[in-house]
Amino acid sequence: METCVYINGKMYHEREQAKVSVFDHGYLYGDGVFEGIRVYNGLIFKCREHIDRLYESAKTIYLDIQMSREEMTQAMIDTVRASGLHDAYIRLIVSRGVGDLGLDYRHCKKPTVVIIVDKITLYPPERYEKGLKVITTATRRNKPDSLNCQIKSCNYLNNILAKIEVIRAGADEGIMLNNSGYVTEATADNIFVIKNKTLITPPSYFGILVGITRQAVLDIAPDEGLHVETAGILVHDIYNADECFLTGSAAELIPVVECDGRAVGNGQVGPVFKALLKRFRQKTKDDGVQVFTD
Ligand code: PXG
Repeated sequence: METCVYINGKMYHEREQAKVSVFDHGYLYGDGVFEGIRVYNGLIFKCREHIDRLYESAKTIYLDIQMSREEMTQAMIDTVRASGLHDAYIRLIVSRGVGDLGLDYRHCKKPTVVIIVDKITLYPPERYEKGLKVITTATRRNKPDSLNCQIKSCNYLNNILAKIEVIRAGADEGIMLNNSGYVTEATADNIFVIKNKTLITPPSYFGILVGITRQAVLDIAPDEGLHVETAGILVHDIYNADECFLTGSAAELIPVVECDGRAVGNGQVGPVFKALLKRFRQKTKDDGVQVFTD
């Protein structure tokens, strides 16, 4: 039971030894792409979806990973196996690689592939029971025509600036709006509202990362008798929703009970959220790529 880090084919079991060059453009410029993936009970959850998104992000930024999807999947399996962890978090990072100073990516001949297998706790456990208090942030989500939010890039300053606002305000999480004032997502999670048995989340073209957990929730919602819509949401819709929650690979599903000082619904974790969480948990048990063969 330990942390394990893969760097370009080598495995490291000590955090101190897992190092990359300061001349890596991932470090110098945030030039790279990543994924955050869960392992539940020895199964890599939504493995293909994460690998596909990684390669799509890489394609858009002209990053040739120089490994096939199958090789990358195998490297992930090997790293999880070497960690011995059956419930873990995988942070998969592909950066532009080591180059010279200056933005010219042509000096970076080989991307750096890092796979960290560790544990993650995004929010304190009691927040899952009692719900989050969120604020809307002054920092707007970057415009998709400047930096497409669908690229899961190593450049998270937009989200970090919002997160700093959240922490300084003493809130749990922040809701980021786009430049038209529509709700996009939280700082590293997608958002859903529920009103009259309809589940609503913003569409991709509003400027969001198209979350894999978001899709998992959209898939299970009809089984819960919910009508599903991807549509624009304003803060008014959060304030007046019956329920609201966030989704992400690290966060999983987490309820929101207050937004900008207004109670969402009755200010308690709602029944639809609880039912969806139960279904989601069930899915994580039997849906994934198997790591351990014995
Ligand atoms: N929006 C943003 C901006 C994110 O970064 C999500 C939504 C949810 O997407 P998924 O596919 O995870 O359902 C994310 C996910 C990390 C880390 O290591 C970040 C995320 C997920 C897991 C780990 O900081 N972001």
